[in-house]
Amino acid sequence: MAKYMLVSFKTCPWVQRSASVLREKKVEFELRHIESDNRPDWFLAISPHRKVSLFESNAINEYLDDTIAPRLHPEAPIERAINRAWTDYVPTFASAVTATAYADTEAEYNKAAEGIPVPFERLEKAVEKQNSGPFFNGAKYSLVDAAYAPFLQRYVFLDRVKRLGHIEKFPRLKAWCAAPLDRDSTHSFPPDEFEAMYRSNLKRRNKWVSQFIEPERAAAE
Ligand SMILES: N[C@@H](CCC(=O)N[C@@H](CS)C(=O)NCC(=O)O)C(=O)O
Repeated sequence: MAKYMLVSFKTCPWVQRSASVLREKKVEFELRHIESDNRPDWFLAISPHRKVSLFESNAINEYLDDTIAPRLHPEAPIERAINRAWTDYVPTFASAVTATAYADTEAEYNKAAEGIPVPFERLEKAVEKQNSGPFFNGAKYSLVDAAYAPFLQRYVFLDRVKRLGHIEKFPRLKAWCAAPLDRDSTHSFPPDEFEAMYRSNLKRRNKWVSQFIEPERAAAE
């Protein structure tokens, strides 16, 4: 039995970032999937094996980086602090990017879409200040890459459902987006299969944008 187990819904972006870190560290782990509307008792009991159970993907990633080599955080304390500050920005970034997926009306969708350039601009400037790519800190992959990759991926998915057309205006962000998405550690499923799963969920949620998902591209789960 693997020492580490991540419990997640199949398309959860938060657990995806911890799975990426475990793969970067080449640690064996079990990724156990549960259904959001049918949560097993052992999960509700939180710690069925009476082992340490951690929640919050950021806390999990910090713990993994503290305990398993190679270190993904930068060595210099100031760089580490800057990285943590940008990881703290992930929830703001994430909700701006995914708000279009939760909009009930066209007006709400448009408002959400108009909000996306704000965090994109912030990240564009941050990436410019940090490095010359391909990753957030430059040549070395870090926890910041792991933290943002699932949400950059969600943007790409949503842009393919209905064209948003924002990332092209932020060349450094666009280049950064490509790097972790090209990396095996980012993916818990084959990328095409995963995108079909995401689209299928989005279709099922029946939000305003769901109408733009053609039935033939929705995966059977
Ligand atoms: N801040 C949390 C966010 C986790 C989160 O929101 N996960 C979603 C699934 S992707 C969830 O559990 N939502 C609440 C629920 O469905 O009960 C983390 O980083 O782990």
